[in-house]
Amino acid sequence: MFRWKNVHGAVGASALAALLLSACGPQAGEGDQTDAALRPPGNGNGSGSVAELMAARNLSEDDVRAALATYTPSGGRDEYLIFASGGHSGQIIVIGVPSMRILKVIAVFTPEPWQGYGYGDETDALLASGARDGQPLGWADTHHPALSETAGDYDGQFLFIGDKANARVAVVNLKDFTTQQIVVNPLIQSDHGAAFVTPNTEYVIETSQYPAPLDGAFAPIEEYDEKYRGAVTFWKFDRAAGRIVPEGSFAIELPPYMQDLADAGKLASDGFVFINSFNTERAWGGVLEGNPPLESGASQNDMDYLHVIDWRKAEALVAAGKTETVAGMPLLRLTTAAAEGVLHFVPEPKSPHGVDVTPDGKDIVVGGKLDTHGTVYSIEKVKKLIADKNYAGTDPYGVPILPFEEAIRGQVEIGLGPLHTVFDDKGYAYTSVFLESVVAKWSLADLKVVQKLPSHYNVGHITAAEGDTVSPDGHYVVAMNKWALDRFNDVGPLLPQNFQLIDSSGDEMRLLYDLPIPIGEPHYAQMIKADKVTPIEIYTPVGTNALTHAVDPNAVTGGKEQIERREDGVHVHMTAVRSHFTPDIVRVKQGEKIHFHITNVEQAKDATHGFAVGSYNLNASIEPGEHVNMTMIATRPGVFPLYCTEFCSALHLEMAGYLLVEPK
Ligand code: RUQ
Ligand code: CUA
Repeated sequence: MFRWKNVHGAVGASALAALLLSACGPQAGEGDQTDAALRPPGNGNGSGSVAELMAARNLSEDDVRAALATYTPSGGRDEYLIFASGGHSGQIIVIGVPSMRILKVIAVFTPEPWQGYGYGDETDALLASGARDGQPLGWADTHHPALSETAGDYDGQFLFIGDKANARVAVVNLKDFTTQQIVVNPLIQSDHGAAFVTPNTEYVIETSQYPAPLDGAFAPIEEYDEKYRGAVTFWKFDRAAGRIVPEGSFAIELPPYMQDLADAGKLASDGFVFINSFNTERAWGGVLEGNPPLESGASQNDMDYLHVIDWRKAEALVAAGKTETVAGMPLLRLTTAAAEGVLHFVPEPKSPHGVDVTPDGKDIVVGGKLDTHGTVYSIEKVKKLIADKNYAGTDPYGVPILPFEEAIRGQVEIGLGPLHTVFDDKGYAYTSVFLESVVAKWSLADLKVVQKLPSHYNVGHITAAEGDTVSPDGHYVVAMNKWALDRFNDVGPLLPQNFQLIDSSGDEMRLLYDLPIPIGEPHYAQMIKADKVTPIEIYTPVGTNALTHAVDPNAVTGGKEQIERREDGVHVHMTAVRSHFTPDIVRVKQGEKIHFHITNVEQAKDATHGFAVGSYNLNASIEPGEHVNMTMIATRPGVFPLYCTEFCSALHLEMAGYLLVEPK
C-alpha cells in the first residue's frame, strides 16, 4: 500500500518546478502522471469482503476512510449545501456536502429548458430585463454568489450573484430556489467584486473591474486617466419584497484602477467595505501600438491599493444629497468621497486578488498574486490612522493613503500565488495558493503556516462551511480548482473544473473527494448549514406564480377551465393534473395569438408536469400548485401535439392533446 502523502508531495513539488519553468499551470509531464499511473481503476469486484473489494479496486485505507466520510446512503441528507457559481453557464450549482452530489442547477442568467426558464411569459420577461441597452444577453460570467446574512450569519433566505461580463446582479429566492430579479448596472461595463452583502443585507455590493466612462459613453483610451473610472454600487435590498430597489441604491466613483474582489466588514469592522485593486499603474495595453501588454504594464508598481470604504458615512452623504445622478444612479463623486473620509487607501503588495475579513472582523487578509505573502491588516490600526489623519500621501486623485507598515498586523509567508482565504472555528485560515497548487492552513494568532495540502490543480477560490460568517463551522473546506489535468477520464481538450472536498475538522486537512464540474468555470461558492435553508415543498395556494409568489390572476382551479376569445387573442385557461390537461384540444385560426395560462392543480410533492408544444418553442415546467403563462402566435398552420414533458405517472404518455391551427 503506497503512502498518499508522499505521492502528493512529489506531485506538488514537480508541478511547481514545471510551473516555474513554464509560468502557466502544471504541464502534463513526468511528475503529473504519477497518480494516474499508480492508481489503475481496478476491476470493481463488489461481491467480496471489504478487504477483497479494496484489493480489487486498488484502494488504500485512506481511500476507504475518505469514502466512509462522504458516502451518503440512499435517502440520506447532506449536512451542508454549497451554492457555487456556474461560471460561463450563467447559473448556480447546488451541491450537497459531504456527499458532493449535485442537487440542482438554478437557472439565473441563461435559459434552462428543464425548468422552463426562458420559455414562458414571466421568465422571458425576467431574462429580457437583463438586456443591456436593448441588447439581449444569452450568457453570463457568474463569479461570486453571496448568501443573505442577518447579523453576519447566513440566514438561508436569499442568494445573490454577479455577472462579470455584463455588470449585472441577480436575486434568487431560496424559498423555491428561483431567480426573482436581474438588475443591470447602468454605470459600469463589467464587475468583479460582486456580489457581497453587508452584515444585515442592507446592501448588495457590486464593484466594477475594468474602468470605463461611467456614463456609458465613448472616450478615447488616451483619456484613460481623466475620463475612465471605476465605481462601487450599493444595491439597496428590500428583504420583505425580496428585491433590489434601484431607487434606494447609490454608487461611489473610484479611480481608474482595476478594482478586484470585495468583502464587507463585520463586528469590529462593521460599516466598512474593503476592495482590492490592481493596475494602479493605469496601464491600458496597446501591444500593436508600441505599448507593453496590459499584464506587464499593470505589474510595475510594488504596491497597489486596498480601498477602505466607510459605507455608513457614504450612506449619510447620499441622504444629505451630496450626489450627482450619472446614468440614472446617484453617484458620490471621487472628490467628495476623498474629502469627506469615505474612501481611504492602504498599500497592498503587488497585484492582490482576494480580500477576506476574519470572522471577528478584526483583520483583513489580502493575497498577492505576485507575492508570496498573505498580508493581514488590522482594522483597529486602520481606524486609528484614519482618525489621526495619519497619511503617507495621496494618490493622483486626492485619495489619502495610509502608511502600509502601520496598518498591518503582520504578513504570513504562504507560498507562490496566494489568492483567497477562508476561516474555521479554531483560529485557522485557509488560503488557496494558485501557482503552488496547494491549500495552506495557517494560524491567525501567530501568522504561521501549519500545513499545505496539494490541490489538483491550480486552486482558485476556496470555500469553507459557514466560512464568510461571524461563526464558521470549521468542518469542511472545498478547493475550487481551475485545472483538472489527470484527475478524471479524458473527455477531449476541454476538461471539467475540479472541486476537492477537504476535511478540515482535525489537526490535519485530509482530501476526501473530487467532484468534476462540467458546465463552466465556477469562481466562488458559499457553504451553508443545510438546516438553515427551508424551501417550500409545493406552491400554495394552488395557482401561485413563482415570480410574484402570489396567486396569478389567470390561475384556474378544476372545473373553471375555459377557452376565451378576447381582443388580445385566445386565452386558454388550462389545468394540469395526473394525467391530463383540461382543455386538451385547442382550436385556433392561423395568425391568432394564444395565451396559455396553465395551473398545475396538484398539491403532492414532486408532482411536476411539463407542457410543450413542438415547433413553437413552448416549454414549461409547472411544479405542484404553480401557475405559468405562455404566449405564442400561431403563424404556421398545422397539427401540433402538445404534451407533458415530465414522466409524472403511469399514464404520462397519455397526458397529451392537440393544438389545431387552421389555415386562413
Ligand atoms: S475570482 S480565482 Cu473571485 Cu472571479 Cu479569484
Ligand atoms: Cu404530467 Cu407527464
